[in-house]
Amino acid sequence: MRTSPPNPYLSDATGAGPAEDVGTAWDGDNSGWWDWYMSLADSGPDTSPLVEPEAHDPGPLPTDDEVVAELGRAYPVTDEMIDAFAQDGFVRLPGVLSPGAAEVLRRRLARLLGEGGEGEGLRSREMMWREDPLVCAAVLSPRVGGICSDLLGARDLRLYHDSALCKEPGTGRTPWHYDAHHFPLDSTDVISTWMPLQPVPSAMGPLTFARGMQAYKLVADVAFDKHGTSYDRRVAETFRDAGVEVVEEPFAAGDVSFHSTLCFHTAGANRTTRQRMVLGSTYYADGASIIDHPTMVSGDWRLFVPDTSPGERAASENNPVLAPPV
Ligand SMILES: O=C(O)CCC(=O)C(=O)O
Ligand SMILES: [Fe+2]
Repeated sequence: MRTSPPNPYLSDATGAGPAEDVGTAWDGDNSGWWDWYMSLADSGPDTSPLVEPEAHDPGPLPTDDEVVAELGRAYPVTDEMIDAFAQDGFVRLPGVLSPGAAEVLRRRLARLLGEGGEGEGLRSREMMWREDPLVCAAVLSPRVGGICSDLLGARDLRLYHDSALCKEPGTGRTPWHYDAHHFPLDSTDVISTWMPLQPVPSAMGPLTFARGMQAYKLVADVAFDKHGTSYDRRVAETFRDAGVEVVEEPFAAGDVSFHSTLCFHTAGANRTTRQRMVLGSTYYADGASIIDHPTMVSGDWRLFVPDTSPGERAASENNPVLAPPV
């Protein structure tokens, strides 16, 4: 197993960089958390008309059982993919899902999120795997879990949480961040999947990465700003000044990206007329504990790791170990 650096927040309750007090726990729900968090993005008002995305035909839709079978099969992870993840901090892999399976999951997430969405915003919902067998099969999928295991070089992975990330038409950017700032885990053997459930052209706001597993060090001193957009802006400026490559590429149907908890990322605005529906999930190598001082940036983490106090091992009933692919 590869050894990774400790979570830089292990002994630091102040959040990203010095100065800003985020040391209190978040006392709202996760949807309120996202509203607050998205308000920290440095995107000016965009009044250009929303564009119709290109028509997409996912073909005949598989049954739920066929989707589950597909998600049970191993994905051939190559050494090149493992090396790319280790060096870049992320990798986007084609054909993790069939377009039909993506569409079936998109419809299921839309149903779970409920109607609405006339407004703007990033609508999220977590813990869907506990209520829906299909989402459960996707989130605890041997196929996705096998990829994550190979990329992290860790055998037993536990689920931290699942998350529907539905960016409504007209919603602005997601601020620059790395997930180590969000997850209250004392480990950097933590990986997140970003599984779009329809193609994501540039205009829809694909997940966008700062290339380089070490890029986070360049912005370690940028003070987090819980009230405004200065953190997002200064991270972008620092990467620009340092010549860090920002990888913003469209996702085809079935592409899934995998990013390390140390990988800095953002996402563009959704300037299309269609919801950007994504199933995100986060996994960590078994053995990690909750940090001593989780902050408000960790949102409602007690929902994801119940009955566990700061300092204790994160191994609750909501954090099952993934089964290997057959
Ligand atoms: O979907 C987004 O806009 C952001 C997602 C994200 O930050 C993540 O998956 O870690
Ligand atoms: Fe993230």
